[in-house]
Amino acid sequence: MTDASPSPGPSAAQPYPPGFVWGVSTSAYQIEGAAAEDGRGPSIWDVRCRTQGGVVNGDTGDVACDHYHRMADDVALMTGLGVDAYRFSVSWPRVLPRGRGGVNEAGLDFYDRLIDRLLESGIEPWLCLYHWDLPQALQDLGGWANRDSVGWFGDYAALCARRYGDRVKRWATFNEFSVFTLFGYAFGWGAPSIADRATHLAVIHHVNLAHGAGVDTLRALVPGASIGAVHSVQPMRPASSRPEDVEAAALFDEHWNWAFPDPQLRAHYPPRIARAIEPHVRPGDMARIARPLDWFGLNHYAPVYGRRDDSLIWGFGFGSPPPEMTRTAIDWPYDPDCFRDTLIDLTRRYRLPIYVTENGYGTKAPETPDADGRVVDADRLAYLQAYIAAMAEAKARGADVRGYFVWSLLDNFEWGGGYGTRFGIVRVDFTTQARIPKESARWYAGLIRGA
Ligand code: IFM
Repeated sequence: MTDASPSPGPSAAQPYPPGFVWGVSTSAYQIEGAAAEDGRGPSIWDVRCRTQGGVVNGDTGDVACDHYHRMADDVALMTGLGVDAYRFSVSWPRVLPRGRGGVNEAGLDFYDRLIDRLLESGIEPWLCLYHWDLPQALQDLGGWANRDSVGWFGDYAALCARRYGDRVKRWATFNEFSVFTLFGYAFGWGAPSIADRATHLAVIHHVNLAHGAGVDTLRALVPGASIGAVHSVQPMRPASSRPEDVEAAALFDEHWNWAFPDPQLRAHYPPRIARAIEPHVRPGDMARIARPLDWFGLNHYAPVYGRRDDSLIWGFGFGSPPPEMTRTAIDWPYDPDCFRDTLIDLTRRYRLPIYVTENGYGTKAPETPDADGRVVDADRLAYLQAYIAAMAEAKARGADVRGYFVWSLLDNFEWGGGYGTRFGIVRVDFTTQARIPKESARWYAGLIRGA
C-alpha cells in the first residue's frame, strides 16, 4: 500500500488492518555510544555534556547503550518483538566528522550494516536525518544560525540518499524541530545552550529551509522515496485563565506546535512568529520550505500547560497541569483523549497520512528485574494500552493514522535526564549492557502478532 492510497477503513473488530505499521524508535546520540571511535567527530551534545552541564549525574552519550557494537543483538530484539519497522537516526558527525567535506567510511559502513541487517530480518528501515546531534565543527561556524546550514544539510542529505537510497525508502528530514530549537536556542536547556531571541528566530527559519532542501534532495536522488518530517505536537493549554498566561500560552503554542509544520505544509508562519521572523525571510523562501510531503510524523506524549514566565527570553514557560490531572511517573500529564483529538485535528489540518513516530512512557524508577528476572512495568504497559486504544478511536473518527512507533526500543540517554529516566520497552543495565524485554515489550509483541 502506498501513502497515496486511501486508508483501509477500520472496523470495530479490527481497528488496525494489515498494512498498519508497528514499530519502535530510537536516535543515534541516545543509543550508539562509541563517541570517539572509528573516526566519529564531536557533536554539540558531546560538548554540552562535557562542558556546559545541565545533564543529570553528569551523564554523557559516550557509551550510551553501546548500540554501535551491539547492533546485531538489538536488531534481534526487534525481530523478537515482531515489529514491521524501525525508526533510527543517522549521526551526522559519524558520517561527516567535520559536518561537511571528508566523509568517514567507517561511519557510513555502520549504517550499511544496520540497514542490511534490518532488511534481512524483514524490518523496514525508517531513516531520520537529524535527531539533534549537529557536528560541533558546524556549530563553530554558527550552526543553524548561519544560513549556510541549509546547504550543509542538503549536502549531508545527498550523501545519505546516495549511500542508502537503494535500500531505504522511508525518510524523515528532522525529528521534533520545535523541541531542539526551543530548548537549544531559546531556553538554553539543550545543546548548544543558547538563549537569544534573534538567534532563535534565525535558527527557526534556516531549519525550515534546510528541511525543504532535504526534501528536494531526497526526492531527486531516491527513486520511490516516501518522505516526511517528524513534529512534536502537544496541544497547548493556558495554565490559568489569567490574561497574561493565556497570551503567553498562545505564543508558546505557535512556537511549540506550528512554527515548523505550518510553513512546511501551508507555506506560512503562524501570525505572531510571522511578524518577528520577517527580517530573515528572503523572496522565494516560503516556496523553498513548503515542498510536497508524503506523510506527517507525529511525536505525541501529553498536553503542555503554558504560562507567563519572564525569566525566559520569550516570556512564556511551562506551567503546572491542574492538580486533579493524572500524571505519569515523570510528571507528564496522562491524557489519552488528548492524543485521540490531536490525531483527528492534524488529519483535518494538514490532510496527510499520519505516522505516530514516537509515543511512550518515561519513569525515573530503576525498573530492576524481580526474582524471576522479569521487569514488570505495569504503568508503561497500561499507558501504551490506553494510548493505542485512543488511536483506534481516532481512526474510527476519521484520523488517517497509518502506523505507530513506540518510544523507545531501549532505555537510553534521555538528554538532560541522562540515564536516570527510562523510556524503553527493553531494559538496559548501563553497567553490564544486559537487555531485558519488559512486560510492556511482551504485550506489544502480542499486540503485533494479533494485529
Ligand atoms: O527522548 C526523547 C526523544 O529524543 C525526542 N522525543 C521525546 C523523547 C522523550 O523525552
